[in-house]
Amino acid sequence: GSFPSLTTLMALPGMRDTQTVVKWKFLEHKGPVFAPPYEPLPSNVKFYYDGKVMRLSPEAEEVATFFAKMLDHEYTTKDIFRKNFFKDWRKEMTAEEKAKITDLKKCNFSEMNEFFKAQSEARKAMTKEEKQKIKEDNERILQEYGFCIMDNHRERIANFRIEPPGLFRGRGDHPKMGMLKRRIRPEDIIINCSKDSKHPEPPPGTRWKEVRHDNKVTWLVSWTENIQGSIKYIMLNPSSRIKGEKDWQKYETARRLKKCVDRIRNQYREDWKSKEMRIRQRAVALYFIDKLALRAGNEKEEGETADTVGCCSLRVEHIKLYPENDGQEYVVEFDFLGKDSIRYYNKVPVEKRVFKNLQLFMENKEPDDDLFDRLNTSILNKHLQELMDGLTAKVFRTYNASITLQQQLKELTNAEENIPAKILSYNRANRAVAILCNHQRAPPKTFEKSMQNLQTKIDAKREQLSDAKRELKSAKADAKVRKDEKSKKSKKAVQRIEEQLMKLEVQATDREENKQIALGTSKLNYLDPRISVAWCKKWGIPVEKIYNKTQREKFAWAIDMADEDFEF
Ligand SMILES: *[C@@H]1O[C@H](CO)[C@@H](O)[C@H](O)[C@H]1NC(C)=O
Ligand SMILES: *[C@@H]1O[C@H](CO)[C@@H](O)[C@H](O)[C@H]1NC(C)=O
Ligand SMILES: *[C@@H]1O[C@H](CO)[C@@H](O)[C@H](O)[C@H]1NC(C)=O
Ligand SMILES: *[C@@H]1O[C@H](CO)[C@@H](O)[C@H](O)[C@H]1NC(C)=O
Ligand SMILES: CC(=O)N[C@H]1CO[C@H](CO)[C@@H](O)[C@@H]1O
Repeated sequence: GSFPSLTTLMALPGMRDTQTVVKWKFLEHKGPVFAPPYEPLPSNVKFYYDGKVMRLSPEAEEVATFFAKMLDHEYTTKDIFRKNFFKDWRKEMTAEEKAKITDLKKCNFSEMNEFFKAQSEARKAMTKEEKQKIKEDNERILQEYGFCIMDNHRERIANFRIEPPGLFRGRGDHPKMGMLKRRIRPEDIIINCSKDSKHPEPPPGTRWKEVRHDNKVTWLVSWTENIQGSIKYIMLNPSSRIKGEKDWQKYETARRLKKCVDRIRNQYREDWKSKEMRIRQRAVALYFIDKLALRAGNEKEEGETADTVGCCSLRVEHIKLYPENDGQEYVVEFDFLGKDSIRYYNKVPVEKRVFKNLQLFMENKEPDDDLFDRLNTSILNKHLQELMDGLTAKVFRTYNASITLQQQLKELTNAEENIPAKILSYNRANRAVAILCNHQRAPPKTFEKSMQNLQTKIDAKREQLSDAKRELKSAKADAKVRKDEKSKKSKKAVQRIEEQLMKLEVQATDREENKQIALGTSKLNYLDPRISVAWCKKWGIPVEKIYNKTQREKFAWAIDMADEDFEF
């Protein structure tokens, strides 16, 4: 198949972004979401000038609230900030206010500040229902404004909300700090969409600055901000097409490797016998990359301080050879610092020819000599290119990780089990891959504590269960007349608690097994998401159980397209 949304001449990574590239044929969207309008303060919240209450005009009051909100922040003590703020604030004042308010030091914003603090406390103390309502409102807005149609695809928009007005902060001691970042109005907005689309409507009583139809750019909305005069854009989410396309290509390359890996393996086996040392070395290195998912090695200088190596830069001191070890023949022990200074330690039996070759490579060498002295990363990469278009050491990792996940999922998933148990199986399959890719981590600092908390919950649940069982027993023994109703209810309660207990126990097992393994890297970078999505579909498991929100965005392309029968 092909990537689902490759329907237009979208500029792909590496392609020059020139004006002649058509980026879309059809673009429809709803325009931006503006910041909510200013709500004047309640009349009991007062502003004082020179010790006396002063009522501000709504325009001046709004800008004053920006400062009041920041009162506890160091910014408001800085001279540049105060000077810039005061200058811009005065521009919003009526003539009368301007005449009266001449010194920022005489302004007392403390009641305003208290008011906003109380508001923020109230937000924190909201009930579950109130929070849920806000969440639902946001979701509704997201569904309405957060997507556009670009050609035949619904794409997520990155930043469809326009930032509310406020005071500019900038980094460090920015000379413009404290200036008023104006409210963006529809009259500031340029809309970009296709002529034949339903144009976004400006809010009632307003109009857009301009509506244009430029299909050589990918922004949907733009305006010029007032502080630096730079143009701001609303664009597609990076999780959309361009990124998805790249991701998809990566896994397609790995799938191509699956088709020719037997040929490549036969070839390097032959090469172990080559008369040329450089070819033997290359073939043994390739065997390591294939079998152990090692990285190729120093593509970039990793920095002089960190002495990290990859396959091509292994030194004699990084391996030990055992003709026999623990009942196995031809064992190689690896011990070195890999990428990000993560220790790679592994003891693996290898084929006899590989072992003999390694002995040969190590002959008459010092511990800090290169194991593969006739090989470097560029030679290896060039060879990989010749074996298959687009092949790199990383493709082997992606291939092995994805196929291992697929096999493990097949092996570990038990049709009879419930959803939490199936998810445990998924995580176990994911862990098998992480171990293969050497994605270790130090146990989190909070590990013991969180395990204890979980154990406490489990103990409490067990107790609850035996109570419920006792109740069920007595209900059964109870008066015959009411028996049915009551024991049915008790039975249900027992079942529910049993399920909850099971869920907690699965969680504990999962957490314990995951103590020293980082699943995220392989999940995000090496596992074809179509495998996971297909597994979810097959077993009726919501994708949300496997991927969190960010991950679902990244893998939207796979979630949209994968079917139950997908084979990596
Ligand atoms: C500001 O006003 C409040 C009353 O709202 C008062 O308690 C406080 O002392 C005033 N601060 C200054 C610096 O005058
Ligand atoms: C993946 O790597 C493992 C571990 O080194 C290896 O045993 C296995 O043969 C590889 N699987 C495939 C299909 O390449
Ligand atoms: C790798 O080795 C080849 C052949 O010996 C040499 O031409 C090339 O410069 C080397 N590349 C690096 C990056 O060391
Ligand atoms: C999703 O998981 C990743 C780890 O893979 C984590 O870094 C990220 O913060 C999580 N995002 C959300 C929204 O939970
Ligand atoms: C104001 C604005 O957004 N201008 C941009 C419009 O799009 C063209 C490219 O089509 C840019 O060059 C402008 O800067």
